[in-house]
Amino acid sequence: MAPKSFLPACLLAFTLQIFFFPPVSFSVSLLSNSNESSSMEGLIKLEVGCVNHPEDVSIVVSKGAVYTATRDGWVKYIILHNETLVNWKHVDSQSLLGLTATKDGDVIMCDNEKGLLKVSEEGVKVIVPNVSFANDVIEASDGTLYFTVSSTKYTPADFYKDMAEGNPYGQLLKYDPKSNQTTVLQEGFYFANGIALSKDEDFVVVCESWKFRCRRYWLKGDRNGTLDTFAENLPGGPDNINLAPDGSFWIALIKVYMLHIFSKGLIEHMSLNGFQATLLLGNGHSSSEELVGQKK
Ligand SMILES: *[C@@H]1O[C@H](CO)[C@@H](O)[C@H](O)[C@H]1NC(C)=O
Ligand SMILES: *[C@@H]1O[C@H](CO)[C@@H](O)[C@H](O)[C@H]1NC(C)=O
Ligand SMILES: *[C@@H]1O[C@H](CO)[C@@H](O)[C@H](O)[C@H]1NC(C)=O
Ligand SMILES: *[C@@H]1O[C@H](CO)[C@@H](O)[C@H](O)[C@H]1NC(C)=O
Ligand SMILES: *[C@@H]1O[C@H](CO)[C@@H](O)[C@H](O)[C@H]1NC(C)=O
Ligand SMILES: [Ca+2]
Ligand SMILES: [Ca+2]
Repeated sequence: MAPKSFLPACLLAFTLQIFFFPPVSFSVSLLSNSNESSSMEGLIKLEVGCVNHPEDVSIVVSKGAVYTATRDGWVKYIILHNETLVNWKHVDSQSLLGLTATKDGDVIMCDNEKGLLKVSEEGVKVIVPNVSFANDVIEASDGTLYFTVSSTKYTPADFYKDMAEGNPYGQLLKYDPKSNQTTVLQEGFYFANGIALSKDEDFVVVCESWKFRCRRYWLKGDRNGTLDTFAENLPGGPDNINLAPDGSFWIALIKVYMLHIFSKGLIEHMSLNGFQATLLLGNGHSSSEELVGQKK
């Protein structure tokens, strides 16, 4: 084999290896239990065609509204009782990812180029600058922000290289608004994605997309500062996660498909498709009986 085609051939082999033998074992029972067509029947689609790549949602109960940020830079919310879509603020960005509404009625969001932004009635402010590939953020009751960086090596456009390389470049970070200090709490995540805080704020759950699992970082008690596995062998890569009122979590799963692998060995296009949200019961035991949502 000519040296020129050796690397592409290796890449191709490696990619196929990951595709057919993913680094986790699929749970067959979870897959066969999920009946997409019937489980999707009870859903109400709120806005179809009006929102451009909404990555994440955050519900503000006091306002009866669901917030989202779109790829064209709009922070929008839907008033639930009359399903009115409001274009709230525009941010000069095409790279908005996860967000969270704060107790003060602002929205904190991850801009994967600029860092963490705060959007309020007054406008947009960068609160944690120079963070690349921040993916999701959550606010604790004392105002502390916990957020993920998916990859310290690759940019969002190259996320598939992070997947193919298979090394843990993800991080969990903390921002203390009192001291204006950002600290890395934990490194070594295989693509740190969505983040949620437990009901008692004693741990955060970090979705680790390429490992099809969620990890738990303790913030209190004798396990404070340690990491363990919260749920594993999920039937897809976990993306966003939100706390449910009963203390369990809603997790959106990604089905990863590879569409074209060129003979040159380059992965030309890898598509994330068929996003599904799955109900995950609390206390570390995963169960995905109910498919509950879908996003595009
Ligand atoms: C899935 O749901 C459809 C429609 O309700 C039903 O016809 C089909 O039998 C179900 N399949 C399984 C495997 O449960
Ligand atoms: C929807 O309700 C909000 C108040 O909750 C009101 O301000 C708004 O005008 C309503 N929109 C429509 C289209 O009725
Ligand atoms: C952030 O990045 C900008 C532009 O690259 C640079 O001018 C600035 O000094 C950086 N700020 C910090 C706090 O590192
Ligand atoms: C907070 O720290 C960042 C550097 O990390 C700096 O750019 C910013 O101006 C600081 N903000 C305040 C309010 O001190
Ligand atoms: C948990 O540990 C961190 C340092 O890792 C410390 O700052 C914090 O106060 C501890 N929290 C509790 C509730 O013990
Ligand atoms: Ca989120
Ligand atoms: Ca995400």
